[in-house]
Amino acid sequence: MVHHASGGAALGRGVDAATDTICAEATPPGQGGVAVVRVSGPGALGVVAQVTGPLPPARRAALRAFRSAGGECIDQGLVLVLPAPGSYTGEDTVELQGHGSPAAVAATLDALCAAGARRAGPGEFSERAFLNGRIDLTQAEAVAALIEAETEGARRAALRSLEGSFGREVQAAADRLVELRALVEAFLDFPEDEDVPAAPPDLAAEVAGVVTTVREIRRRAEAGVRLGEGLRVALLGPPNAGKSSLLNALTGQEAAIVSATPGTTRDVVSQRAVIGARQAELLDTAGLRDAGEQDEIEQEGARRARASAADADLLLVVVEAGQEPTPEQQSLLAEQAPRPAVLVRSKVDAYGAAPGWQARSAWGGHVREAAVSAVTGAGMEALRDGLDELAAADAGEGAWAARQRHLEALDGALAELAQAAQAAQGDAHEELVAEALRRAQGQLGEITGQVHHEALLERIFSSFCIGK
Ligand SMILES: Nc1nc2c(ncn2[C@@H]2O[C@H](COP(=O)(O)OP(=O)(O)OP(=O)(O)O)[C@@H](O)[C@H]2O)c(=O)[nH]1
Ligand SMILES: [Mg+2]
Repeated sequence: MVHHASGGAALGRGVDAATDTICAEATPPGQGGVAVVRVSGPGALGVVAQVTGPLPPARRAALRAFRSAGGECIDQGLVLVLPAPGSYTGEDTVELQGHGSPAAVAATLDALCAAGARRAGPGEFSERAFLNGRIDLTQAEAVAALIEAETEGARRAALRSLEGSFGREVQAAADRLVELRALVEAFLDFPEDEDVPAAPPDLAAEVAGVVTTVREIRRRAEAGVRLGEGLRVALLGPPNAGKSSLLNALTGQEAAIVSATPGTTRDVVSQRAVIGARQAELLDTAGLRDAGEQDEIEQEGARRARASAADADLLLVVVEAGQEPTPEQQSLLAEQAPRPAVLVRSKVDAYGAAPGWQARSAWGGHVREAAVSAVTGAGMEALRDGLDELAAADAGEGAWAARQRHLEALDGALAELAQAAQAAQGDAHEELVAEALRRAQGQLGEITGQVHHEALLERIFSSFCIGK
């Protein structure tokens, strides 16, 4: 079943939003200074009053004892009433700030349930905020993204989506499609009507305009998805070039084994780090050399190394300072375009070479060069700064916190728009154009939640924390 958000009433999980009051701990489980228990629903005020006695005026905190159904004092803390519609959920909400004690929280939740509330499922407060029209789906998902944000970049993207610009731009594109459909349909229904233009508007051009808009939305959403997933940085190069030493120096951890024996690293060693306000995964790989020189295990390692390079966001090709990249390394660098790559000349201490960072390289416009020593640390600071910059550029301008499902819907909309454009160009079958526009609009509507169904909401909100 498909609901339209403005219709409002139906809620997933077979629960009626109009009568039901939910409660949950909003702070993480465990011991802490304070634990916040949140109660929301039409019965919230009555339920909490049974536990705390008379409630303070709206938006004014007051100290109260919390009591069990039997009247025993279980905790004491602040009570804050946020009446509908000015709360996160849009319903009457009460927050209880008690002691951060798992036992006190459990007893408070029991008391609230005895008074008529039920325990909330994951994301249920946000789901209600969505169903009550307080936020659209992109904003609800941005709340989860903000909670998950581990870096500055992810935090900024989450806030950008939370503030609503992602949803608004998707909505504007969907609205434009509604207008176009109305024009096409008016032409179909009343071709002789005076108010209707004699010929349909230049549909192909109009559709192309929407395609441009949706592509730009997709670019920003994809940048956000990448932010959430973290940056994949792969280190490749000949055996013994110093790849593992570089991984350890960049992450400050002795994650990979370093030895003078060529062919030390075989599996891909992965280590997390923050690069340029982004969460990154650094992948140290087996050295690449002619298959003839390698044993079976090393060959498999080399295969995995090349696979890591193929889907890396950022490639570091490591060669000793005295050497030039081999033809294979040159083609690895070339294949990386337009994604950035860095040719790292290692062991400058051993070669008496100058450390440094160069924005230009003979090996391609997307290639930078660094000269470093993992042993003395020479050039490492410049390399880190250079990587920070590349990572920041890769995140794209104005990234929105977004999910894979948004990209799928945007791709779906683009596919429908391509059909609409094709139909509009040919011997204009206006019905086909209108139909494709309608489907494109449906895809965009799933992003904001203007068009939604229970399975979609279930999928989205079940990944949220309890109490959010
Ligand atoms: N002088 C000097 N030696 C280094 C430097 N970096 C690495 N080495 C040495 O070079 C040798 C190989 O280093 P690794 O980091 O294991 O090289 P690798 O590229 O991971 O080698 P494989 O895993 O075998 O492909 C070790 O003996 C390191 O101590 C450096 O910056 N300066
Ligand atoms: Mg190694």
